[in-house]
Parts: sequence; structure tokens; C-alpha cells
Amino acid sequence: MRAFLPTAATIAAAASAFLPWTAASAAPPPGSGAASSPVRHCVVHLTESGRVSCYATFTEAINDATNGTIADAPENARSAVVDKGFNVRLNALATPKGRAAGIASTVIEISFEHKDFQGTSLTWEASSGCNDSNDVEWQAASVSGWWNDQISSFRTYAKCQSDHWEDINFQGISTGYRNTTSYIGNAMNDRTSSIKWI
Ligand SMILES: [Ca+2]
Ligand SMILES: [Ca+2]
Repeated sequence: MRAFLPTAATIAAAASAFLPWTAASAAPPPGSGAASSPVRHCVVHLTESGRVSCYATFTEAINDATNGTIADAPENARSAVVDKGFNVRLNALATPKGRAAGIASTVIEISFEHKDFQGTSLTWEASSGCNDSNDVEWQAASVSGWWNDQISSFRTYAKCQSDHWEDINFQGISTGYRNTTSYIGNAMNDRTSSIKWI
């Protein structure tokens, strides 16, 4: 376990500070009941105490999550993540185990608000990917802020598999470790509150 281990309080504080859905525009936050929820795209920096940054476009989010390595991601997140070429580029960011921590440039997962990789996106940025062992490589003890209880699908990268948990601190039911999943299932839909990656 070399990963930053965010406490619930840390992530909660970061999320509340960096998920100001109504601060950047007059539009209502997603899930406020309006069918016209604005699509926002956020990045969780796992190497920076779970700092969260949000953008108007997926392109900007991927630019941040890759430290500028991929500056030309499509604006349409779903179109991007179902594109083999785009996924190859993201997977290529994964660095060998042992690379100095703190060089955050690898994407390990992109979570989505809706099934089939639609709606708002949440990109998880780490400093390295996963491997073939069962060791937990990264974890987020809390998915707080607007993103709590929202995830319905996800795509994994960098050889990672993720386990989505119902409650914070990996409590309650969970999906078990999975690769890319177009629908998280009725039992866990809109319930993810913590995640582990192996
Ligand atoms: Ca959802
Ligand atoms: Ca939950």
C-alpha cells in the first residue's frame, strides 16, 4: 500500500471545497431535479489529498488529469471512452511500479453519473497504475460532495480493477473488483461512497 489514504474528513472537506456546482455558473447542480442538468467533469487527485477540480468540458478534465499529456480529448466523454484510440492513450500513461510518487499523471478510472458512460464524469488521477497482484493500489475512503451516491457506470484504466462500496470506509455491500462496467447494477446504482483499486 503506497497510496495516499484519504480520511473521510479529508475527502469530504476537499469535495465540499471543490465541488461548488452553483458557484461557477447560475445553472442548477446536477440532480437538482431539472432535466437540464449541466454536464460537469471533475478530477480527483489521489496524490493530493483527494483534491477535486471540476471543469465545464471533458477535454479540460483530461488535460488536468494527465498533466497536459492529453490536451485534445473529445468534449463528449462518452464518445471518448468508447473509442479504442483514446483508451490506448490513457492506458499508456500508466507508469512502472516504483515511479516516484507525486508525479500524478495516470488515470485509473473514469466514473459516470449515468449508465453506459453518460452524464457527468469523475476522473481518478493517480501517480501510477495497478498490476497483477491483489494488493490494493489506491483507495478513496469517501466519495463525498455531489458525487456521493451518483455513480452508475465506470471505465477502468492502467490495469486497475475497482471495487465500489455502498458506504464510506469500504462498508456495506460492494460490487467486487471489476473492470470496465457499463452499468453498476441495481444493488449498487447511485450508492457508491468509497472505492478501492487493485
Ligand atoms: Ca447515477
Ligand atoms: Ca452510499
